[in-house]
Amino acid sequence: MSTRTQTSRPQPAPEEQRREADNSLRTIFHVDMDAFFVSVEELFDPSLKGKVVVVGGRRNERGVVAAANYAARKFGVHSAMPLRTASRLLPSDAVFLDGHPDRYRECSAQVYDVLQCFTPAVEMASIDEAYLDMSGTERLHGPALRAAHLLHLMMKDRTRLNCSIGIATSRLVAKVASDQAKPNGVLAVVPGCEAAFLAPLDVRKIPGVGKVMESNLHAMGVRKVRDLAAMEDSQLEQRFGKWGLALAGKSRGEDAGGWFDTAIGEHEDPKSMSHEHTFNEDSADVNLLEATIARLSEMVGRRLRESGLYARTVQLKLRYSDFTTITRAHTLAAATQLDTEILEHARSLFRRNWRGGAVRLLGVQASSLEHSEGQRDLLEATRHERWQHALDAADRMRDKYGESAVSLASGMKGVYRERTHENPTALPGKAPSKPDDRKNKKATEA
Ligand code: DCP
Ligand code: MG
Repeated sequence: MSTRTQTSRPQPAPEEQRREADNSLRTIFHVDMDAFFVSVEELFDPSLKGKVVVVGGRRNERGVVAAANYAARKFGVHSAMPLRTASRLLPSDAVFLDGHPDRYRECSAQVYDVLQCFTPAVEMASIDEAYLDMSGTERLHGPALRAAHLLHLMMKDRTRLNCSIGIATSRLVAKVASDQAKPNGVLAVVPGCEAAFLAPLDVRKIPGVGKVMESNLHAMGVRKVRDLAAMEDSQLEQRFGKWGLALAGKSRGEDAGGWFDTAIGEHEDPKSMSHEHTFNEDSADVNLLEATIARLSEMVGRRLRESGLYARTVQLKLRYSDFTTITRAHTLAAATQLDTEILEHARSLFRRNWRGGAVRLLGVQASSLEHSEGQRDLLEATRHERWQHALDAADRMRDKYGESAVSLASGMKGVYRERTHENPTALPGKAPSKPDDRKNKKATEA
């Protein structure tokens, strides 16, 4: 099948045409908290205010910066930068913190509660950002800018945190606008001015354009969004396939590609769920490595159960000290959401493929997700059911006493950082709301 056949859209039906026309009248807010993790840390420890602060780990640890406050950013530090690089760039009195995921989740829930006061159409896109469909709320909240002003005030009042708000007719432009409004600002893009607003910005500002895409575009002489908008859609499609087409739409300010083309709050199944761990020190200790795989398998299993999904494929990712990385996958006979089954396959992939060298990173991923489990033979089914009961009980314990209360990897030490951005879990708006709903609702991650 050619790329064109995969991505071209059929002629819209009259109803769809009307909806598309209405899109130009949509009012979308993108709300993003400022320096979220660091701001939450400051709430609990006001002495941090005015200091250079980084969350993600200690100065000389492995791992990366999760969040840097604006004072740290002045030194060129940003999230995903290795802690050791940040340490070199920052003055000696800079504060490095491990962070408190529980506090971030709690504050994120408060943020969600505030947003819900403005519209029920709220979709958390990560732990600290959300899209709101504010179309048609004028009678309730007044014009968009006034509503944004009220939201800004209420957010500060209820959470004591600053946010920035972008307003536009598409999610994409609203997201870029909130970024341009930072810190602590509101920016509205007037309908019809989307392309003009984006034109002077660097291509990197377009959500979804990462380092690799940026350098590909630079190599083609495309640096600003206006250069991108000047290209023919077909040229971009030829070069980058369906991503190219989405990019062409984005350069005009349209919601195109990936999760941008679903309505706010609309469910879309995740493609995969994964957890990874980077060791503080590279390790070739088989016990530690296998215990890590066990813990990661549990985390993946828990997420599957929370979402009411079953995985047909288990993948192991392994990165050696020299950054050589292998991924190996195994397709299961029957889809599962059990830690033990995920572990069994992840471990056997490890045993078959590890060549004995020191390991820097391990990851376990579940994919080919389905809404029901596969058929099993009778003996297998009894064993399976027993584990299902055990894990339900374990989940209840964890809900009550914390994640580490029950573990297949008992005796295992180490801190796991959640990759909030790549795989937001249990976020409101798209996520199943109550544990009881788990089985009935579709899962939520894109
Ligand atoms: N985060 C993370 N790992 C990343 C990026 C972010 O753990 N690679 C966490 C830390 C951030 C939070 O998610 O505080 C929100 O991410 P943002 O990109 O919104 O960054 P901040 O809120 O820190 O700063 P900004 O004011 O630019 O939004
Ligand atoms: Mg933020």
